[in-house]
Amino acid sequence: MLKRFFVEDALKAEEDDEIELVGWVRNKRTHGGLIFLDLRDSTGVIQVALKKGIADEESFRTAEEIRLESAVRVKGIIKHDPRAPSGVELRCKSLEVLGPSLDEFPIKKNAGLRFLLDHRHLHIRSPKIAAVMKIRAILVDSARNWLRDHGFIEIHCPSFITAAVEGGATLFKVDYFNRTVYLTQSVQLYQEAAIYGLERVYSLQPSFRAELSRTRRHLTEFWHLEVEVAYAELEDIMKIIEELFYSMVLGVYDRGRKELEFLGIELDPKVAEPPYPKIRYSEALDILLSKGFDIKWGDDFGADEERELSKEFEKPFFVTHWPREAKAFYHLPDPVDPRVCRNADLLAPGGYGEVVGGGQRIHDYNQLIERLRENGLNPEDYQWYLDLRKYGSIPHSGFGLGIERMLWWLLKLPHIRDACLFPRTPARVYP
Ligand code: NSS
Repeated sequence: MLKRFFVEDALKAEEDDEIELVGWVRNKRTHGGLIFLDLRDSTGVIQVALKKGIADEESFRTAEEIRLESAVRVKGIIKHDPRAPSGVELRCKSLEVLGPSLDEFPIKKNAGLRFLLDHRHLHIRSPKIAAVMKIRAILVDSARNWLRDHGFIEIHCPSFITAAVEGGATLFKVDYFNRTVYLTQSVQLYQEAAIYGLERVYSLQPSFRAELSRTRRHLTEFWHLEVEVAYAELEDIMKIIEELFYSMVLGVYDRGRKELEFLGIELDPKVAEPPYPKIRYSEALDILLSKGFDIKWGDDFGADEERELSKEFEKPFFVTHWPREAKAFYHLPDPVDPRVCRNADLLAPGGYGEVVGGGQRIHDYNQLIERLRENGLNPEDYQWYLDLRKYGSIPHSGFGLGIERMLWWLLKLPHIRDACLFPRTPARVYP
């Protein structure tokens, strides 16, 4: 690999070191015969100063005319100068344009939200968005590390499917050679098939939901970390959720310090240290009723309910034992109280809400048929899934974690789309 010197190296260089950088011109100021360029690369921003006499004549003229976001190569000398924004300045000797900006860069200070989203392909050059994406990568990497260290096998499942996982209302239809198929809402059903060969599996891939809800927490395409474990019961899977979740927060805390600091986020990993509070749906309902919500037993919680409920907690917390009518067909009804299922959602505290959904699955053939019918679904559409209950079926549990939801909470982002490079929402599929 080409050995390159990056801005972060330049910021640590010694006085009078002679260095060469490549990057993009983020900003330009002229000041009494001096030209200052802010040079950005993937690691940071450094001030480049051009002064006649130090920079050659042609370089100075180039700097005078240069448009923002042109790609350049700069050679110069490192000077520590408290007046420079990062305390270090590169005194330019020569400046060469590698890729000019053909027009004026369209993104200006104070650009509106809509304009920025329309120009997301250019806006993602901003160091702030880059920092969020680096933390996202660390978050995912930390999850993979934990899962690998605990014996989970990564699998890859299809996204074209023929029957709903999470309810028909949010399925995206696809024309598949003149036949209607759907984009999957979750790869859970395939994972349930995979555990019979692999026992502990996980997938990280997009899920799709035609959710028209215009909330700060819904995307139509999101990255879904899903886990499925043979022989695990509800309590086991909740332990796995806690440990995995904590390891992801710790990973960001340990390896994302520079980015967290840059974003002004004070992350205390103690907020995610297990064990997490566990309340039953019925208790959560009582809290909501006491807060004046118009909600009755059996209703699923919406964004408003989750927000208010989660304000009551300082740590992530589980809401368990949801009414069977509130959740999908595959959840195992509780043998002790069959009005509820052995499932659990993990909600992030402080007004954020659901980040993980999961629980124990039905593993009995007849019970699954019954629950499919109860949900108005046709067992014939689930033949292969029913087959899994015919041959050596065992108790098993799993869950799905929304990567963007977790990042939204962790970084206190204004909107879930800020966790995505190119967000997909009902109103936005471009760029
Ligand atoms: O619907 S879930 O609660 N559960 C499932 O899909 C299970 N089939 C997962 C499993 O057990 N393997 O979704 C799981 C998580 C949820 O907690 C959110 O964090 C995220 O997926 N999620 C979303 N994120 C962003 N936008 C939307 N629309 C969305 N829907 C779910």
